[in-house]
Amino acid sequence: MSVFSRGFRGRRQEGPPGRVPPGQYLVDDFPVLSAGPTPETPVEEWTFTITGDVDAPRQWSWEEFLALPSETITTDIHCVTRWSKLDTVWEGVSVDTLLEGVDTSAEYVLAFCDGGYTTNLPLEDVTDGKAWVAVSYDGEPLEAEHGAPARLLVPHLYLWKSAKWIRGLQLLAEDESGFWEALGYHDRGDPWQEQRHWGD
Ligand SMILES: Nc1nc2c(c(=O)[nH]1)N[C@H]1C(S)=C(S)[C@@H](COP(=O)(O)O)O[C@H]1N2
Ligand SMILES: [Mo]
Repeated sequence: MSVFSRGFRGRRQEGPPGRVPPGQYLVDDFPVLSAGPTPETPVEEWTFTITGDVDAPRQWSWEEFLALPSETITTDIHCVTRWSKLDTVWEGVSVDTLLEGVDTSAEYVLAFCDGGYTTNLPLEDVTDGKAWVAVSYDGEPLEAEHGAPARLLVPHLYLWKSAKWIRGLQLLAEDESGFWEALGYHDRGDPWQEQRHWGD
């Protein structure tokens, strides 16, 4: 028996067939999972940077970032702590837009955040319409605990990859473990393959 509390057990909903990955249950609320305190960077000080293995680093102020073309994304999200939430609605800038014109031979990215959190991803998992930097959830600006002013959204992977309070992407030739990946979470985190921990 586990010595850890399993927390609140709500009524487990099953959801439409094919929508909920193995080992997950549905929630209607939006739980908050943060490894540390909520950073509160004023937008006047906020920037988004593409750095690392690039011809020239790119940087946007908050104002410039909001002027980029954005998209509405309706998607399911899946947390490794086993909750899934269907049809969440976000607005954000596609990572493809941020990488437009960036000349790189990198194959990995490390997302970095206010507060020091990081998460690593193959470049392939954040390009071709698979990832966004979201600034709004459910028609409202992001709430502080959900990542304001901006968070990464990579809905096809477990939600720890969707870095809150994101400040940029470092492009890397070699994969480099992020915060949870160094502590035992799976390097990639595909919920359909239940890639929760090292060795899954
Ligand atoms: N900067 C930062 N981003 C983060 C985290 C964090 O602790 N810090 N937690 C991750 C984890 S483990 C999860 S499950 C999701 C939770 O997002 P939510 O709090 O909006 O539900 O954020 C991810 N992004
Ligand atoms: Mo998580």
